[in-house]
Amino acid sequence: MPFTIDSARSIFPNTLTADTVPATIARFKQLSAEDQLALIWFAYLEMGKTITIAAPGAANMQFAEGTLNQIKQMSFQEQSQVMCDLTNRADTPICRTYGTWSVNIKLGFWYRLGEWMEQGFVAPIPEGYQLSANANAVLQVIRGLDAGQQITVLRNNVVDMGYDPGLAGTYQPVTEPVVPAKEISQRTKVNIEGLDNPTVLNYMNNMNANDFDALIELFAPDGALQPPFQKPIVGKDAVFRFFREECQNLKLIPERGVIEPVEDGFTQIKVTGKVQTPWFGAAVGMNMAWRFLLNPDDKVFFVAIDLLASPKELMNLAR
Ligand code: 45D
Repeated sequence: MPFTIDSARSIFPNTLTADTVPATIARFKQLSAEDQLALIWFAYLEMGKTITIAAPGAANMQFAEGTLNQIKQMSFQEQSQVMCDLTNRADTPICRTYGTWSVNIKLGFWYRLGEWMEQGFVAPIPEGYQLSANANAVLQVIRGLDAGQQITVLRNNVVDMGYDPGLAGTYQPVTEPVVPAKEISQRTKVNIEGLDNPTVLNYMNNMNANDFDALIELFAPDGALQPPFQKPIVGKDAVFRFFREECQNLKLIPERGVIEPVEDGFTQIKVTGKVQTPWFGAAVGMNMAWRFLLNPDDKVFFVAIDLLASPKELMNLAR
């Protein structure tokens, strides 16, 4: 075996990723729960001035509805406690429920809480709340990030809240329904400057069409996919589950690419371009890279998806 998943992770080592994102999150986690909540609130308000977030669809909200209504009925003090518990990843019934939800349900839950905080149904951040010096420093860092990095910080914070379901034993994950793949007539085709590899083109086009059945067939049985700042998800079954749970309605806009043969019939390909999430649509184009390693059958043995450090990195196709 010339390549392992582990060795594949370091193809195109010159790729500069947005490491400020995990670094900022690590600093954020050191703060008190009150500071974390207030900080996210301030960051969210500031971002809302320039970019609008899309309201989650009813299909995605239904799973959080029960918990949300339960919270709505509480006193302000109890509501604040719930939000602190979620931040502290405490072992409470609500934190356990939250832990079973998919990313989009978690985001939808906070979206609604944020609305209710604004409308006065849920305890607001106290007027005149003073962030600690450390929290202020973290907010300052977040202000300096590009929009794609900012929404990634928010998203990853929300993902990390609640009780870790792994600690609760076996559990039933709760995810939104899978949308049908787009009709053939509705599909678009990407164009990648400098690259015409069919596996990569089909990867982009099938993802954009929500055609996860066709998409997964592009992978080797032992293939792996590494999302930004995460460990690889290994094997077709796990990758397929990930597609259905977290990849609906994404828009991949690859711009340019480079391809070269490596050892034993493998091929490495780097593509750079933009990605849009349904939460923000065209308002936020995240600067991304895909680093593919195809096996001798042209199946995806490994692909890493990276959030780039800066727009300048879009031009970096160096090996
Ligand atoms: O705590 O090729 C309040 C893969 C205050 C697949 C709040 C991919 C209190 C393969 C404001 C109420 C998926 C890897 C909180 C490609 C408080 C592939 C609320 C990449 C929390 C390309 C805050 C996809 C709220 C990518 C409501 C890169 C925050 C997708 C909401 C990236 C934040 C998607 C939202 C991202 C953030 C989405 C909605 C980064 C959404 C971010």
